[in-house]
Amino acid sequence: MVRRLRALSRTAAAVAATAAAAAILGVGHLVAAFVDPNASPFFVLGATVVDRTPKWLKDSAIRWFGTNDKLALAITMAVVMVGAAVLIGLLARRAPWLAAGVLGALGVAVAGLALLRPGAGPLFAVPALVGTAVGTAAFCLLVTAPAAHRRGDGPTRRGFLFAVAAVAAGAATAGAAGRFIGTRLRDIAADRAAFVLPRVAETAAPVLPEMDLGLPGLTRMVTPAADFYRIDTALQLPALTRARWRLRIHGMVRREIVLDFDALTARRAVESLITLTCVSNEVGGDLAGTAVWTGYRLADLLAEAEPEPGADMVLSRSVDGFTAGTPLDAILGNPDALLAVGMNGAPLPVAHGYPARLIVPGLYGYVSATKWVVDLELTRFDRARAYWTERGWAARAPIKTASRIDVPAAFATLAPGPVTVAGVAWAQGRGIAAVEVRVDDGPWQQATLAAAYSQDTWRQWTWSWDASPGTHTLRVRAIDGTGTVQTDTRTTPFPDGATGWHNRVVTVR
Ligand SMILES: Nc1nc2c(c(=O)[nH]1)N[C@H]1C(S)=C(S)[C@@H](COP(=O)(O)O)O[C@H]1N2
Ligand SMILES: [Mo]
Repeated sequence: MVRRLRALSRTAAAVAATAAAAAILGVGHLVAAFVDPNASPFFVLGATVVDRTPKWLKDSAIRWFGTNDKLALAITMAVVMVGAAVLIGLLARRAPWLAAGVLGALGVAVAGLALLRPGAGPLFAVPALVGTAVGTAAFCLLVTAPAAHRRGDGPTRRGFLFAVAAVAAGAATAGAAGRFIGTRLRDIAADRAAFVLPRVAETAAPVLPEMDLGLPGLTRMVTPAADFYRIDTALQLPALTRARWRLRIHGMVRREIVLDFDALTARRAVESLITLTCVSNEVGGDLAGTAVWTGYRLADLLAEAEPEPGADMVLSRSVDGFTAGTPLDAILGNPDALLAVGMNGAPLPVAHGYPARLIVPGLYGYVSATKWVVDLELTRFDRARAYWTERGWAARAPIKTASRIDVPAAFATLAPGPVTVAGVAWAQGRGIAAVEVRVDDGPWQQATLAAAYSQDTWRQWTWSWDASPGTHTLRVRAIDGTGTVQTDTRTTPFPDGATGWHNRVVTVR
């Protein structure tokens, strides 16, 4: 073992360590593109050096290098790092594990420095840590690989060079990818920040105090964008600028339409308050949210394209290839079906579809709410299948009646006496006519409904309970606007939405 490791050539050792250091920086840079560009190990080191450089040295650096001072800094850092890597490589000839330990410790130190950067959160350490894990592992493999320990030009030697080249190329690719992604994400943030929402011709009716009771723990009528659930298939958020956005309306239409963002925002903007719900929401779950959506009426847009008779589906497609199949009449029959560009008075957050998405009241998101939408194809349910329908989910998916207990919290311990039980219920398209609550196996009792905003939004309810000592189960059910009582049959979300009554167990003592 010892003899073999001594045979590691100086050059091989130095090259392996340099490639490993490059891997730490490259992989770290890639990870930072997702976390925060300022958390890239190379930037962290550079910024730390800049911050700690004495003023006189900084001034002379600027004098010597002028506007190339950043380049000079980068080159200096690169030279220092390669120097350190060569030393670590040489150490590896005698003590490979110690050398790997030193490399790892330096990487962890960079993670520590990242946490000291202004505005750093705990995630700032992640890029350097991931980079260090990958780089140190690559280093261990390289310096202990038998191929590294023979001299000459045999196949093993070529194998080592190949491995080093692979690590270096991987590091460079990761770094470049990180740079590309980071730039694109910054661009999209700037594009969004520069977008001033259009003036709205028809504003949404206000949410009145009698609709939003403001009880502690009770779901608010309007969900802040930051708290809004997010569901999509995007591993990486699409970065679609307004300038590159186009919407094509085609298929079974008389007039094909292609719209750019300026043409869209020249149209008449409206607002509506809509509760969006995910089909994957479990009974009592929180994959539902209500926002004020600003956008343009889909019915008007489609009418301009003149759908052919026989078309019954709008197959919408996002820039990243997700598709949803929406019944055409759900759009034509509802003035609140929107091509939305705004959420709660601000441009759509990138995660919620910037620059444009669909919102269609009454249908689960997977058949209606395409984010980053770029294409609407008029077609037929017997011809086309959308993303989740191909995977077994229902082609048609109206939102099922649901009710939820928000307070008291699950397994709360309460004092005997009056307790406010409260929550929300929704049955988009039908509205909520009543909510009933039951304690254990007692009779169903009428909850008090807050004022309704519309059929397409959730509705708050409260019920006063005179709690007696013991462990109790509270149950809730809703009755929709057609008089149909929410079913107690428990089903899973697959294939068209969960059903069943929500309950909460509490202890009174
Ligand atoms: N492009 C795209 N749009 C999408 C999805 C998706 O995976 N990709 N998921 C849909 C689903 S399943 C739901 S429930 C809603 C969720 O929207 P939100 O993330 O803004 O809450 O978006 C819909 N739109
Ligand atoms: Mo969903």
